[in-house]
Amino acid sequence: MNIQDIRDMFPILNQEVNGNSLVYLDSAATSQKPTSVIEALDQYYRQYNSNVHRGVHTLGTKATDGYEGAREKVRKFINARSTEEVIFTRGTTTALNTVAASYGRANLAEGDEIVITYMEHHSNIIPWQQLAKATGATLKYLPLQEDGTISLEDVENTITDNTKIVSMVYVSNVLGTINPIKEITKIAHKHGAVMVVDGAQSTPHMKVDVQDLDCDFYAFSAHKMCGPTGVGVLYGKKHILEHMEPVEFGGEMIDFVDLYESTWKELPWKFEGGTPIIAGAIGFGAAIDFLEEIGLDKIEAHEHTLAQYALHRLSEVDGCTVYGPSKRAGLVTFNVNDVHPHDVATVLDADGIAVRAGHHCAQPLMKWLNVSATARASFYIYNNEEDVDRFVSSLIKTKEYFSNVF
Ligand code: 7TS
Repeated sequence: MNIQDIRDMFPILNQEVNGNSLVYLDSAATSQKPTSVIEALDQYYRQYNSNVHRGVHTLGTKATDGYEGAREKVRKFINARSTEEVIFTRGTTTALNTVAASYGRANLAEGDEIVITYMEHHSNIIPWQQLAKATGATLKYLPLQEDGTISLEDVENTITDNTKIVSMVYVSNVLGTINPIKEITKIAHKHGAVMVVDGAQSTPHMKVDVQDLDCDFYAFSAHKMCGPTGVGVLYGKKHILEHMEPVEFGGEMIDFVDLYESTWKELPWKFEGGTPIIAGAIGFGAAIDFLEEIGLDKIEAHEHTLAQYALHRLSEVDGCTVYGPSKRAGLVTFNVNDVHPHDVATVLDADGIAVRAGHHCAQPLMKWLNVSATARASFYIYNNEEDVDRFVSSLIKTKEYFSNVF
């Protein structure tokens, strides 16, 4: 399969935006969806839409098989030991909030520490801030080095025997930094802390093996990996999940309900209160089939090449500052002279090029970078060098336009 074959599988790419063929460079916000995923959703709603786990009727059984089959696809995709360790959530945000609200509230107290980094997305900051406020625990930040990476020496110096939770991105949505999760997990475990990984930007782009990483929790979203919105996963080690209380109560998650007491279903269903995300999970399963057919190694290599090409091309643009290390995932976050990133994104949009501008839900990181906002181009399997060329040409035009205006 070459890139053109892959592009042809994404119907949305075949359109003009503002009179120019679309160049979609905002996959870190959400990826586009291939025909196979759109068809899986369409088929579910047209042919076997039904609730799961309850009816014995044929459609109900088919929907249950589709939903639970998707769980097995996720299990295999991240190499979890068992489907009991794969909980469907609304996305990364809900998964991280579940860990903070359930594990965190039960296990942290005054004097304990939570360690995160300056490069976190808001959804991996605020749940821990709230947890710290509720329990009296202290929230600590691992420093970043000048190039936006983390040094293991700093990790050793920051995590202590009082640390109960260490949480961080595998891949930064702003800097593209790829954190040494396996090594950091070892250090966290040495001090008796659990390791929580925000995998929103890693899982779509590289092979992830939760057993090899040995992390205790791992969160990610389907919509950034060719799947539908509204569904994601919380992976957790079984022996930890078993001792955690659900955070949502109601239908589907109960075993027995009495007037004043109730008991919960076994894993993973005790964490899936209410009618689950049936269509979403089935679409997610189709997305995993699609990514596996292409191959995660191939996806990672392709994006690496594109990111390096983009870095090279941007280095030719006078006044362009790119943030983050050179060894990075498939995205480039940048600013151009004094042009506001929203102006950059607006002019690029007029040329049919979609990039993101703003704080990227990482305001503490913006503060660390000493900027109020940046622009970002992020790549996926359907992007090619021509996309990068169009992006850079449009950027040069933007820069020249604004230098004439001011
Ligand atoms: N963590 C990281 C590292 C992310 O990049 C995002 C979304 C999330 C968590 C939250 O994921 P959600 O699916 O629960 O919303 N990141 C972005 C972004 O970079 N631009 O838009 C959304």
